[in-house]
Amino acid sequence: MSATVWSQANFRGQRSTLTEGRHRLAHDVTDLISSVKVAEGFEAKLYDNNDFTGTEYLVNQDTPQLPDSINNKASSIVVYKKPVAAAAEDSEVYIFSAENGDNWFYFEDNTTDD
Ligand SMILES: [Ca+2]
Repeated sequence: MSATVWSQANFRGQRSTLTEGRHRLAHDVTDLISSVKVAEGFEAKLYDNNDFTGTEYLVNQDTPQLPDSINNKASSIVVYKKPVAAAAEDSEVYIFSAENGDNWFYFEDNTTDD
């Protein structure tokens, strides 16, 4: 499971696990989540309203106590894989070199005084 939610702080009380995806919390689950854990590589976004709107809160690490803005208020949750950094270490490396025919290029300085 990609995220786990609890009805009380410090990962206590009723518990439910959520897979990756968009979840609307039914009447028996809404407005009572107080702590959240996310699996390695995942984040969860909590919303006050049940249609993924309203006050939102990003959980990107285990959170034993949600802040007042969202505590006991979450009504929908999106669980997703963390975005991968654009310059990931294993991405392809391009060699910039004049010897390869690459040319320097220049940006115009348009910060002139009027
Ligand atoms: Ca709510």
